[in-house]
Amino acid sequence: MENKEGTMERLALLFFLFLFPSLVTAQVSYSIPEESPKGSLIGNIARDLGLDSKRLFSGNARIFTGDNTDYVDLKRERGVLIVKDKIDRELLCGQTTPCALHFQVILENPMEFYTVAVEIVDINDNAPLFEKSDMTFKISESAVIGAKFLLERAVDPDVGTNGLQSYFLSKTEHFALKLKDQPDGEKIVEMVLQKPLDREKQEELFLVLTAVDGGEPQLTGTVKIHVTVLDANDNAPVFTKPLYKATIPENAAKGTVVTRVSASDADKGLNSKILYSISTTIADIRDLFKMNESNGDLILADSIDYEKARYYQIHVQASDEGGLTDSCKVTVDVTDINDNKPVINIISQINVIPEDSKPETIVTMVNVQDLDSGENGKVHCAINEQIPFTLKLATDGFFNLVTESRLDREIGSGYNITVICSDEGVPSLSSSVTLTLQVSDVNDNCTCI
Ligand SMILES: *[C@@H]1O[C@H](CO)[C@@H](O)[C@H](O)[C@H]1NC(C)=O
Ligand SMILES: [Ca+2]
Ligand SMILES: [Ca+2]
Repeated sequence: MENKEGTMERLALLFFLFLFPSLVTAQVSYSIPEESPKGSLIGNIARDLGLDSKRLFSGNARIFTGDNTDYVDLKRERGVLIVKDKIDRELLCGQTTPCALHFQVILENPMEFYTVAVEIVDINDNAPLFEKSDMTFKISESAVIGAKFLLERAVDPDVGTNGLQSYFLSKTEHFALKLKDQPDGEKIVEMVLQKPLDREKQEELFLVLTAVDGGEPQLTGTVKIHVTVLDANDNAPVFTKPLYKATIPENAAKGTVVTRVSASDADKGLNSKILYSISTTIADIRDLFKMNESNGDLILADSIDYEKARYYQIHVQASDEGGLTDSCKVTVDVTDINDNKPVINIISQINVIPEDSKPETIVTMVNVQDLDSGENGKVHCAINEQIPFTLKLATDGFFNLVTESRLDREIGSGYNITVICSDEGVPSLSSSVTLTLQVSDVNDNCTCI
């Protein structure tokens, strides 16, 4: 019914306009703020059109809007236009400015026709609004200065100064806000890296982007920016010490942990996983020592011999999965164990000695060696007692077995001489040899010449 009446009125209006164009005699305009409450005065139409209340009644004055929006009411007794329904400028006009209601006031008997424009003035009833409440960025700490990160834009449905004016970023030394004006009047909002990120110093940044409008009072909208700094494997493993010193006895069993090296890595995740390895290329060392790649244990893999090598120098490497490395040195001192008996060598020997040999006649030359070191290798030799021989040290490791006095075959025709050599190790190790010596007869009782 409403629609049909509306259509009829519109047709009637067109008819009048066509027949009596001169009837459009006056135009009035008013302006009210949007959101004015119901009943708010828009304007005194009777006064402004020079009509009185009686005429409005007799002419059955009414408003013709042409569409079904019904924001304005005409009060004939007071001759005023009032707000019939609250007007939301944003709903009515969106971003279009100026925003106005256009309608006609129509009277009959005689027919009169007035055009009225009511400008709807924007009020700052909308704060800038971000669609999301937070933005997240995962930024590698290797991001270069000048790297740009696009931020979300806010929307403020108000217009003019009540609309969005600018943005501010919370205080940070790492980022600067950059606004780029677009041809459509919008702004591209970016944050630009100013200072390199360092995950080891700061893993996360919490920033706030604030959008402001220019209304009175000013309204703001905010969005949280959460920056996670990603590891760039910029930290190599670092050994806790550049040099590790270890000491092991030469009789240490295979599998003995010589020492444990340790490196740390300030990175996170895979980039902090450290693998240890021996980087020395000397094959010998690679056979003797193994590295537990996961815990840094340097393990003895074969038997060692102080007498062969007393000292090892092993280069160890720690590498993370990102390929960064550090190296350290392990020195291994092998300590001697008294594991070698003195070895007695007969260098020269006579088996028969004439009984008239002078004292101090050398019977046997003996060399003694002990492969151990220190006390373990210090050797003393002795011979069995009550025989007319003595053992004299000639030079280091060399002994001469000499006669002590003239021999007398009649006292002893032969001797078994046992040479015992003992080292000073604890416990002591010793060796012995037994020499057999015949005393030959010399005709010392003979009177003949
Ligand atoms: C290395 O050490 C880890 C942890 O102690 C252990 O589980 C693993 O068996 C060791 N690997 C070797 C080869 O000894
Ligand atoms: Ca606003
Ligand atoms: Ca508004």
